[in-house]
Amino acid sequence: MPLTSNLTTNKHLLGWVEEMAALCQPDSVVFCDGSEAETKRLTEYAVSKGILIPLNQEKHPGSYLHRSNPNDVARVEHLTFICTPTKDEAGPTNNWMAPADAYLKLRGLFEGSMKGRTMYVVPYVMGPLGSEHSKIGIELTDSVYVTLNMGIMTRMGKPALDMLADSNEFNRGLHCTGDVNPERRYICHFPQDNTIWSFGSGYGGNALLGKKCLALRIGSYLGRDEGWLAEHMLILGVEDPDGNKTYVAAAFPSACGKTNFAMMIPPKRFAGWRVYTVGDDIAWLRVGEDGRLWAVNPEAGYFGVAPGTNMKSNPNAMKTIAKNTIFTNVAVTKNGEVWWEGLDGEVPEELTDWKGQPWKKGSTEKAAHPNSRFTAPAANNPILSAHVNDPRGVPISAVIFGGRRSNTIPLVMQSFNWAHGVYLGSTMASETTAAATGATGVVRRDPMAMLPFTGYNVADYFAHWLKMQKAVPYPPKIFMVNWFRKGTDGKFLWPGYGDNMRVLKWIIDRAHGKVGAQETLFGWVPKQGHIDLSGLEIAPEIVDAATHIDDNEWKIELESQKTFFDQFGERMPRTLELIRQQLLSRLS
Ligand code: OXD
Ligand code: MN
Repeated sequence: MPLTSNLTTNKHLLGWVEEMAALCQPDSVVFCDGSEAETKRLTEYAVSKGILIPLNQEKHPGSYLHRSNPNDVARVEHLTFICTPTKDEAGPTNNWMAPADAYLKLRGLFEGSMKGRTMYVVPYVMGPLGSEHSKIGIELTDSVYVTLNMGIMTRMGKPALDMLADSNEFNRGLHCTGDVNPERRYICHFPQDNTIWSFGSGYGGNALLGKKCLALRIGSYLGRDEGWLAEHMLILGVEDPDGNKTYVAAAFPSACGKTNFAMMIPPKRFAGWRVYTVGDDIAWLRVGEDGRLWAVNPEAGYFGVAPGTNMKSNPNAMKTIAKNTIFTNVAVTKNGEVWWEGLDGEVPEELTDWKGQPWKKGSTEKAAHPNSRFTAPAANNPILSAHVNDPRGVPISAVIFGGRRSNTIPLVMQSFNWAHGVYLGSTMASETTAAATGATGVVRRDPMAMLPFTGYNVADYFAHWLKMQKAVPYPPKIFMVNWFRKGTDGKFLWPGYGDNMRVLKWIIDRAHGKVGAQETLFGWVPKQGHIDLSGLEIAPEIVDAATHIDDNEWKIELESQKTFFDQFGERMPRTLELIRQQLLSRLS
């Protein structure tokens, strides 16, 4: 008998679900409607199976803990593939598999993989409901944890099916947790088919297919073809005391403080200033009818890094995760409260660690995994922008690129023009973090913070960025920041967090042509006195060190950029290499 559902009559959808169910052979197929009653039912089921552990419901209403398999705690870049028809289309920075080989290999893994399990059909929308720019995805998954997370992170359920109606235009995502064996773990993208197959991991970035897989990898590919940009950027709005609002989008690599920046509280000196969050991780940027670049956050929740989140680093995040939140791989107190390294207050004497083992204060092991996470609804955010559901998004006045660099890159710098801004983004580098498996603290090039998320050849992605200049009559100004520069004592020079507002103010004033700057070889930097330091205890020499440009460091930097560019061969846009050469010759 053909598959039916009381939620949809879409033949393309039903036919595909039937085909995938025949492959995976689940015991049952459940279409998700995204209702509260469904969330309750699935949560109760997850609790009964030990997949979710109820937290202290007085302290954490509606919130649960999930412990993943200890071998499955981060994105697996070495097991993530872009399966375009040719290897060149994926480029040298992506792992590539021929589509036919990938389908064959994964078919073998998916075959019978859901026996004894339920296949959840999770319809979702990335972007505001009803917007012509939003994208619809259907994720088939055997994981109730993934289903519940998708319910927080996306506009999930019946509204997505209603929006899809009878159309065949939706992303086809197939996910199975399998036996969580890293030897049988593959995250494969087929951008030309608008398809994602993910096997063997239950971790966020590998398994919540709307996020990195659709909104960034497939999104960037669609963006190139359709003339827009899918970027690893937060979006925030700043309102000055006169009520003027300015929106900026900022790209930082994973676990470099995007969520903190997006939810920032300005320091006391900025009385009357307000910051609003539009998004904390992903921005879809399109040219508006007015010729400006407009940004939409395709997500509906935050999948943030828990360690280091506290009332100083991010009070708004602490409020956002106060209820209806799923915590993954954090530690828990005897009283059923969550705990992680860097949380406010005393370190408890005893905890249960992220693996469920007893933990004692002073232990050399971390109690929470460094990449432990919270999944929280954006609606909980006290400073959520009123425009998050606006189909047009918000107009962007400044784009900011930032990496985690102990040296070389100054606190802030403005590009001379669009092409130079693209050059700054394309040469971004950062010290690696726990968000992906592998060594942490190693400097690697991470252009536009998109290295792990570009669904096609990065050289073509640079060309697309350069081409966008012609499409945007009133482009945003482009900046580079580095909150992470260290002094000779190994300590951070800039206090960061809320004080980043001081740098942001200069950026906004520059975007509106309201403040001057000093020209250097590498870009415009603030003159002494431009960054408002009132109320901040910081010696002027320290600020000088944070903003200093060291010719020797830059020589090394420019040479290492060449190695990065060279790997793209003939495909690399000449413009960017010419800018690099020009800087080098002026430096010499
Ligand atoms: C994320 C990441 O989870 O970038 O946002 O890894
Ligand atoms: Mn991210």
